[in-house]
Order: sequence, then structure tokens, then C-alpha cells
Amino acid sequence: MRTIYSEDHQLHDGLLEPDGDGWAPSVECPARANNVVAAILERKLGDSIPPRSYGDDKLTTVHDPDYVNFLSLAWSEWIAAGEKGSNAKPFAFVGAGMRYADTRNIHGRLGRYSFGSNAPLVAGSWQAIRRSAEVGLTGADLILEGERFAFSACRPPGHHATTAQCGGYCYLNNTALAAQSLIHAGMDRVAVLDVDYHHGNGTQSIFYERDDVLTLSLHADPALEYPYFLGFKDEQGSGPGEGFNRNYPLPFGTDWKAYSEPLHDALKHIQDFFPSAVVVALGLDTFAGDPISYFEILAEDYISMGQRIGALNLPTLVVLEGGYALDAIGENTVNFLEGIENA
Ligand code: OKP
Ligand code: ZN
Repeated sequence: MRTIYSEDHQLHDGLLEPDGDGWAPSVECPARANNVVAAILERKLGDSIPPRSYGDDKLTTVHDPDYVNFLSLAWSEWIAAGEKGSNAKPFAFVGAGMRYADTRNIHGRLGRYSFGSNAPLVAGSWQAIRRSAEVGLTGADLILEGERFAFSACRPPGHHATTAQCGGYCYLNNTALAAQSLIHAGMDRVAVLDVDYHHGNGTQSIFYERDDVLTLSLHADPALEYPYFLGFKDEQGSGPGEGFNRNYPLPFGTDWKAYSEPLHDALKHIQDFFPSAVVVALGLDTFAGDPISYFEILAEDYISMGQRIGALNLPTLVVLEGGYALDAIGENTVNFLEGIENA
């Protein structure tokens, strides 16, 4: 299987996230993707190729143009405002009774285009964010050109990003952009299966009213875990999209045995949908050793997980999402990818 990867993710470094009374280094760091790519090389999974370039019109198939514009300009606006911090991040958000007004203040703009304070922008972020989206889009193009599998080694991740808001380490929704690109190229139906530990709220919301993209997500119950405000079982799609979203909220402590039942159910629904391709949002934060998560999936279980998904026998694009156990993310990713290939 081919991997699409850009070194530009290194530019998105030195990120901070809320910690106690202050801010600490974010668990979403360059070593994640570096370790994934090192494991792919070591285990000879296949070639690594750089992403192709795409115009803004491709990004706006999923995101609002004003949001893309904001992401591209936020760092320079932060500097122009005389801010000295290395992380441009919001502190004020649009609450109930307020407007998504067209404020010009950088703090207002950061809040208007964020749903939380854990998606900061540093000097090199935009380049990394854009390239990450292009890594996802190139993966979709490989599938369109007839490859059975492709792996988009995206960083930063994307599944929390909505049409016009960043959050949860995500800015552009790489997975949604890839799925939309498959549809745009003429596929009638595409399934997106999100196996990250956290609910893929951005991906769900982007396709919520559509019947051409079936979205399914297995994740820690949002009643207990981030992103808290979406990912419940009763969210099944709306309008023409009614019945085309499925959530599997799972308890803390979920191990492979408990995980494989809802996975089986999700795969059955994918089969009944007869998609032309599957996009897997692959988070390795379901791992027992993940520092911010509470599932109990083991390294060898990722082989089984990959095999189950590979047994769908459909063209499959895998897009990297979360996973924060730095010394295990590489092995777990390659286990999953080899499982898919050897189903
Ligand atoms: C992004 B992805 C750590 C709290 C972490 C945010 C999690 C974002 C996950 N102190 N909360 O879905 O892996
Ligand atoms: Zn996650």
C-alpha cells in the first residue's frame, strides 16, 4: 500500500493545550507522524509519495471560504495585532444569544472560527494544515485512479473540524475532503468509518443531511468524553440524510472483544449501503497505552481490526487521525494497514 506524506507537518510544532492553571505542550506533536512514517519504512509497507497540490476551490468543497481565508491569515493577523504569544488561540466564543458576527478583531475571529481552545495556530500552521488536507485529497485521487488501498499520513488530524470551525487539534477535515472528492469525481456512494477514540463530530456534521455519504463512528461515549456535545446514539442524520449517520458510543474500558461487536454492526451497514469506496478515519488513540484515552485495544488487535475492514473488499482510503502513545503509534498503524491488505 502506498503512503502519502508531507514533511511540512513539522512546521506545526510547539503547540500548547490547556493544562491545570496554564498551558502545557500539546500531545498532538510532530513525533506522531514521524513515528508512523518511520514504522512504515521499517516494515516495508510500500512507497511514500508527496501530496499533489490543490486549489482553494477544493478546500471549499467542504469548508466555508471565509473560514479557509481565516486559517490562512490568522497568524499574520495575530502578529499585526502586536500579540507576542507563540500560539494564536481563542478565549472568547460565540455563546447562546450572540451572533457569528463579522468581527475584525483577531481574538474575535479566533473565537468565531473555533469551538474550543485546543486548536492553536503557530507561525507554520497554515502550511502544515493545507498540506495535510492535500495528503488526504491525494489519497482520494489514488483510489480514483484504481488503487485498492492508500494511506494518507495526515497531520494535523481533521475529523473534529466542521465547515467553519477548528477544534480538538483539527483545522481542515482531511477525511471529509477526501470523501467529498470521491463523490465529486462521480462515485454514487461513499462510506466514512471513524474508528478514532473520539467522536468525529466534524465529519458527521458535514455530511449529516446527505444520503450519498454514510458516516459511522465508534467512540468513547460523549456523555463522558470529548467532544462532549455530539456523537450520541440518537443522531441518525436529518432530511435526505435520515438514516445515513450511525454512532456507537462505547464505555471506558472497551477492549477488542467488546469493540468487535459494534464494529461488526457498522460493517454490516456499510455492506448494505453498497458504497463504491470506504474512507477510514484511523485514530490509534483506542490503544490501551494511549495517554489521554480509556479504551483497551492492544497492538495485535489492530491487525484484526484492519482485517475486518479489509474483508469488505472495497477500495479503501485510510486517513490518519489521532493517537498519542508516541512509542506505539507506528506499530499500531502498520498493524492496521497490514491487516487491511491481508484480509
Ligand atoms: C483529537 B482526536 C488532554 C485532553 C484532550 C482533546 C482531545 C482531542 C482529540 N489533556 N482533549 O480525535 O484524537
Ligand atoms: Zn481521537
